[in-house]
Amino acid sequence: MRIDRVDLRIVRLPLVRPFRTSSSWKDHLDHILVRVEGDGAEGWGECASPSDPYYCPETTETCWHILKDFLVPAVIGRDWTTIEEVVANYRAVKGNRFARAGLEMACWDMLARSKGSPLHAMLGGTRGEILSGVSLGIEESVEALLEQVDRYLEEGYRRIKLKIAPGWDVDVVRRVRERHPSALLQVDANSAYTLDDLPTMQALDDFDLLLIEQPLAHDDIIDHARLQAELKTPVCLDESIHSADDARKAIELGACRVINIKVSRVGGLLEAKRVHDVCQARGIPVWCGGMHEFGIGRAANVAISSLPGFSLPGDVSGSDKYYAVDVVDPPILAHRGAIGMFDGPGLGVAPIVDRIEARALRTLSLQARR
Ligand code: OSB
Ligand code: MG
Repeated sequence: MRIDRVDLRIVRLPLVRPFRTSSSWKDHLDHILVRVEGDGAEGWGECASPSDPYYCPETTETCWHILKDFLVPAVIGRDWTTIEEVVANYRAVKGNRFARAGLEMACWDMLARSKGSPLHAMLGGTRGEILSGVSLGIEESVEALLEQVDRYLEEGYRRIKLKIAPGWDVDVVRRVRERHPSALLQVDANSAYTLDDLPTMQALDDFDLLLIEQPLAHDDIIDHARLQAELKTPVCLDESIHSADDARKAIELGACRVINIKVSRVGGLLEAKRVHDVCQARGIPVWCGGMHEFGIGRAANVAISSLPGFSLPGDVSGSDKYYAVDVVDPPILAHRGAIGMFDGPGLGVAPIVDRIEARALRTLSLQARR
């Protein structure tokens, strides 16, 4: 394969409901869509970086810079046959994993489309459908949150994740648990606590939660190991895990008993699969996290979730939870809390190019020198 041209576009979609976490508030998302073309084939990827550095150090603008000035120039015009080969062209780039994931996804799509093979099959997936949960943000009131919880359980979503933060934790979780005694329930702190909050974490231990996600610092695994030793609820790491090696070290230290795999946080589908493999070999269950992906990134999340170790419902919800209109056809929807694999070639969904162009805030085309 050879990539002769790359189109980058920052595309804005409004959220149907604003989303608040311990670290940020959003009512729209700006994601970079990456289109690669060459050898008569094309592929699409999505860079799902937040626009602010409150979840991780990257932003939409850092991704744009890294893609434009380093990643795209490293791959354009070069011959490759495997994903390992194409990403080896930019192995000198440190960090910047959201940026890498966007380009890598487009390469997977291009390769899978050119072989006429669905992405989930190329990744080694074994599930025909995935179980879907929802991630619910911090609301104005507990009543407003309970309304959301009721609604998504009624729609058939298989588990509920509640965002927590100091002042929005034990009492909120208690109310949800009292109302839904047998629902699969978990919480995500987005690194809002420290070891001084051990009493709060121990109070959460009483609610039969599936897991507590990233309670401590975004770059920590040491204190998480100390916390896990004090809790019966599994600690799940999100922000702290950027690679399969990070996952191995966190597991060896006892910093977590579950890992949230986000394709973008680990730099792409190849590394996501490696994290999965490390976890599977050590008996650590994984689930697919999300970054409010548009349809392209969401289709990749559906595909990676078909690997056997993804044994817990993920944050891959139907796109209607987030967006009134999406950028792909067909739209990705959950039915009774399940999403089926797309069996067309590549990501298996078609980008709606005129809608993407209409919503693009910025566009850049890069071409191979001839
Ligand atoms: O921590 O998992 C997170 C959204 C943006 C940034 C970080 C997180 C989230 C979510 C929502 O929890 C995931 C989704 O529904 O896509
Ligand atoms: Mg999280």
